[in-house]
Parts: sequence; structure tokens; C-alpha cells
Amino acid sequence: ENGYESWLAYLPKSEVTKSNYKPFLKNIVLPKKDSVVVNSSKEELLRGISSMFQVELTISTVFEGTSNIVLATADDLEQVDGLIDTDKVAQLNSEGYLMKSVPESDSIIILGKTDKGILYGTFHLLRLLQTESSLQNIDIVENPRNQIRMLNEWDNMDGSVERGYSGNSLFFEDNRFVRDWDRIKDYARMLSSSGLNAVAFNNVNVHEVESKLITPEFLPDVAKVADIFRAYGIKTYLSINYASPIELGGLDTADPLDENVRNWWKEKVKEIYEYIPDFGGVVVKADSEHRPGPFTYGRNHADGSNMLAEAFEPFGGIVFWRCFVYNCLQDWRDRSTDRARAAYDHFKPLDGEFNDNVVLQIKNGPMDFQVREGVSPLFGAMPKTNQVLEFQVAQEYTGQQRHLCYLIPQWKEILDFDTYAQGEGTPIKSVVDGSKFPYTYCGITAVSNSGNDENWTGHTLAQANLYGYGRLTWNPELSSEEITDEWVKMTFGTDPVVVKEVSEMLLGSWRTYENYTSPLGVGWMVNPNHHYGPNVDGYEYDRWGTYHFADWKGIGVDRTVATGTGYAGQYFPENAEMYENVDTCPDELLLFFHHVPYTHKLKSGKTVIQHIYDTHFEGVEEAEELKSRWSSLEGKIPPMIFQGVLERFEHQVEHSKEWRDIINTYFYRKSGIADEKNRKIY
Ligand code: BDP
Repeated sequence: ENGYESWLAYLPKSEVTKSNYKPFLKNIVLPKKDSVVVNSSKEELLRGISSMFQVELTISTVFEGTSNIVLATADDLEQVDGLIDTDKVAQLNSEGYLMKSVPESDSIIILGKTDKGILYGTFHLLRLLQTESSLQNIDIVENPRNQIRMLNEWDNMDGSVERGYSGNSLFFEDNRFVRDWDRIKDYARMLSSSGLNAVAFNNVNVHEVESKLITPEFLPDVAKVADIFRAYGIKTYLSINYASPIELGGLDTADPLDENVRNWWKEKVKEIYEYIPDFGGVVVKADSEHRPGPFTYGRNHADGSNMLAEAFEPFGGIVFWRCFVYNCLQDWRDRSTDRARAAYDHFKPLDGEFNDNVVLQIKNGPMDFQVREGVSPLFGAMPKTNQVLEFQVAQEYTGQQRHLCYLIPQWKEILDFDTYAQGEGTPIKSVVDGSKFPYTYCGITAVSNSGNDENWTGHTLAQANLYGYGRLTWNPELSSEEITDEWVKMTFGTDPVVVKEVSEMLLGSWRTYENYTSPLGVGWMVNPNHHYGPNVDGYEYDRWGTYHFADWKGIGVDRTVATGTGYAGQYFPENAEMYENVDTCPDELLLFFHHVPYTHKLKSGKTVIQHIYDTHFEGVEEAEELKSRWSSLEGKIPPMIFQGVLERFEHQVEHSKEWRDIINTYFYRKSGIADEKNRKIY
């Protein structure tokens, strides 16, 4: 038990629990029409139930007698005649399912609109068993809220993973495929069980060798991965190099309006679909951090993406076009161009100009996955353009899977944030799920945190971020507490002490991490390049547009319309006004929007400087508490996992002290203001 089995460990149940569920566990009834997805469902049920209950289920094709788990699609309605409300069947979408218990015959019916629904329903049933929830009186209709529920793997073909903190790539090594298909299958099981349905498995920064993934040299292997994912309801996508017509096609341009370029892409896309008939499409990072793009040819991003979209259109493919476009070569002496403004400035004016199968991919915030930043003002601002929200499950700026930082509470805040795009009650979740605007494609995507470490995510508790991410994409209404409770029970079992301790540790860990790192939304203060560990001025005099402007009088970035960069004005008026005014701007984002003196009083009643001192001392105390709470679970957690996580907490405690001391000392020296509590600041 080293974490490999993840939340699909299917831990053996106690005798009492077994006897409660036994009546339901005898036979599986399979649908008439077999498929790879139905087969995955069957395999998973057999595996889960034999592992938890030591029962080998029999299999039949007709529903008769008692103790059946019935898997059916809408085509098999006669199987469940009279037991299912047909109105409810009509409510299902292509991935939805309903689940109903039939107490008279100790049976459970899982009915999907399609075979995918069966798979998701199967994982739901297994989850109920894993968490020891009741199977009596179940009558559920479940549809995923988001249509696209995706992961972006940032894997390079040399085997490294960009911003990867859990070993090397699951897919590649030495510039070829690893071909450990069993492991990829296990990965597919994990993703599908959490609700995901799409994966792009190479880095958005596409180097020379990855450009070739769309050539016959590698397409057979891409097709093999797609086969594995398909059996778990997951579509395969690739990141592509915008300059492919030059690099692969030998053309002298990649100009999107050039006839030869357009034809080259059309032929290329046709070829991809010969290998993978249900290929999902591509992710494109263009004109961003030195990647090629349409700007080179004086074209805009609608020209650039529409050209690709046309090539994909006949095959039903999608073009995910990233909005992470900003000038990464800005001169720090000219701070008039605020990086936070860039995505909105580039894309907002193009609303309505994108083809139907282009989806803009927008990071949750305008900067780059900081521990805290404002939300991107693009959400809701482009009613005529498909959007997906991009999160980062990989903890690039949040402790790199060496610190515990459970991000579900952060993502909940973002999804619940009211954009006011259609007046009050237009939260981001309602924009990206397509319920407010008539988008053809929309949903959520995220940078993955997994790699080939035995336990997938380096820090075993970081698995909770991957699991929770999937669950939130399926249903953003789930609370952080519900998701956490599921994950802990599925991973470590139902011992109430473990459930309570681990849940509370997870739920408070984002706040703890924020406490000892960069304060009040200002962000950054990390070492350049690798982004690990404190360095207050690491990016301050650099060209990346990421500044805190601390001097002896004050700190923070003035992003107001009145006196600053004007970024606050990109939000809808209600939010723009809230952020513009220092009195209504929430404390936790104060320094993201305002430059204030150290003596500025927060709503909490503390001064900014005292807040910095206090939170940094508290953060270290909380990190120490995490370690001692974990230590108290010795004997209740499998030894290898226990030890591995303990070592990470030991590091976290020491590293949090380094953060505390560097940040506190820096601001003590800058401001000359002593700590009210006279603690030692080095
Ligand atoms: C930043 C990462 C960089 C990525 C970039 C991106 O530091 O490695 O390439 O985002 O999203 O967070 O493209």
C-alpha cells in the first residue's frame, strides 16, 4: 500500500458492513448492447466488489430474481419495465444516468442514456459502497453540469513534465512513448471515476519533437492511448505547435490567411482522423511566452484559431485556444502595461469573431495560478465566444506537492464568484457551464498534478486535489466538505478519527499556505524560474510584469481606474466599484488592487504590517499543527503512505519558517515598524 491504488483502493470492509450490503451483491445484469465502456464498467464492478466484500458476482443478461445490479441504457428500458419513471429518463443527457434501488428485490438499477452514463453510474455506486452510504431508497438523476471536463498534462517527450512534482511522464520517455499501457489504463480509471471526460496529454509548450505527435511516426501510439481513454469515456486531445506548417510541412510561413497553410492543416487534420476517428481536437498556446502564433504575420487570434477550426470542423474536433497571452518582455521601468490587463485587452474586442468550434481557455486569474489573485474579468465578458475555465491542479505556486495545499476551497470560491455579467446571480460556474450564454462548447480544464511516482502525485494527500477537481467539474455545487469526506473515506477508510483529522487538515491547508507566503493577494515573491521558496524581490526588477512595488512607505499594485493601471475597470460595474474603492476592496485582495501604506488599517482592524507579521507566525504554527495531527494517525494509515507524508510535513514546517523569516524580515527592514507583539524577527 504505497498510494498507487489511490481512491480506487476498494479497501476490504468489516464483517458488519459486509452483512449490510450482501443482499445487493450477487449478480450483474448487463445491457444487450456490449461496448468497451460497458466492459470497463463491468470490470470495475467486479474488481471493486470482490476487493471490498470478497464476493465474486455472477453475470447475466436478463433481470430476474433478486440481488441484481442492473446496468442498462435507454435502449434496454423493457428490462426495467415499470420500475423506472420515463420522465426521468427524458431528463438525462448523453453522459447522465439514473440510479434507483428496488427494495422488493434487493436490486439496484443504473440506467444511462448511453453507455457512458453506465460507467459514471457504476463509479457512483462503488463510491456509495466505499463510503458506506445507504443503498436503500436511492432514486437519483445525475447529469454532469459541465460538458467539457478536461485535464491538460504538461508532459514532454523527453520524459520530463513541465511544472511536474511527482516524477516523470506517464506517457513519454527518451522521445518516444513509454507504452506502459496498464498504467495509463489505471490513470484513465482514476480520471473517469472522478468524472473527467477529456485529456490533452502533451505540454502546451510544444517543442520540436512533440510537434511530430501529429505525424505517422507517432500517431499509432497516440491512437493506442486514445483507445485506452475511450474505454473510460475520455476523449484524447493533443497540444500542437502553431508553426507546424513550417516545422513539419516545409512551408515558409504559418500565416493563417495563407492558402497553402490552410490546405496543409486540412490535410493534416484529415490524416489525424484516419488514425483516431473520434479525436477530440487540439490545445494551442500561441503568441505566449515565445511560442509562435498569428501575431508574427500581423493577424489576430480570431484569424489564427478560425483557420485551425475550419480544418477540424468536418470531423467535429475542437480548438482550445489559450488566452494566456501577454508581453513577457516588458521593461520594469515602464510599468504602464499591467500584465493583469493583457488577456482581456487582447480577446474581449474579438467577441463574436470566433468559429463555433473554437473555445477560449482562460486561466482562473489574470496572472498565473497564485495562492490568491482576482478572477479573470474575461468570464462572462464574451457572451458570443465559447469559454473554458483553466485551473492548475499542479501546485506550481502553492507548495509544489511538498507542502499540503488543498485547492478545492479556492476553486469553489472562484466558481461561486459573481461576475454580474447578467446582473446579480451570474457566478463563474454558470458562465462556464453554458447556462447563461448559448455556448456550443464550454466547461472546465486544468493542469494535471500527476506523474510516474508510485503514488501518482508525489504527496499522497495531493491526490485529493486531482479527485476533487474532477468531482467539481461534474458538479460545482458539491461542497468542499462533501468532496473531502468522499476522498478520505475512499482512500483511507471510514475510521471516524482518520476522517475527521485528515478532512480538517485538508480543508484548512490553503489558508495556512497563504498565511506564511505572499500576503493579501499581492502574489509572487517566489524564486524565479522554478517558483519554489521565498524570494520577495525575485521578480521585482525583472521583465515578467509581476511586481509588488514595496518601498519604505508601502506596498501593493495600484490597479484602480482613478490612479492605477485601470485593470479594476475590466470587471462588470458592481465588481469594478468594489475593487476600485479601497474601503470596499476585500482584505485578501487589497494588495492586488491597491498600493497602501504599511499603516493602512484592514477591515480586520489590523494594520497591513501587523497582518503580515501575525499571519506569518500563525502560518508556521499551523504547519506545525499539521505535522503533529498527521503524526497522531500513526498506525491508522498504511505505513509507507504515513512515512512519505510525514517527511513532507517535516519539510513543510522547516520551509514555512524560511518563508516567515524572509518575509517578516524584509518588511520589518523596509518599513522600520516593529511587531506589536515583540516577537523575534531576524
Ligand atoms: C506558467 C508556467 C509555465 C507555463 C505557463 C503556461 O510557469 O511553465 O508554460 O504557465 O500556462 O504557469 O503556458
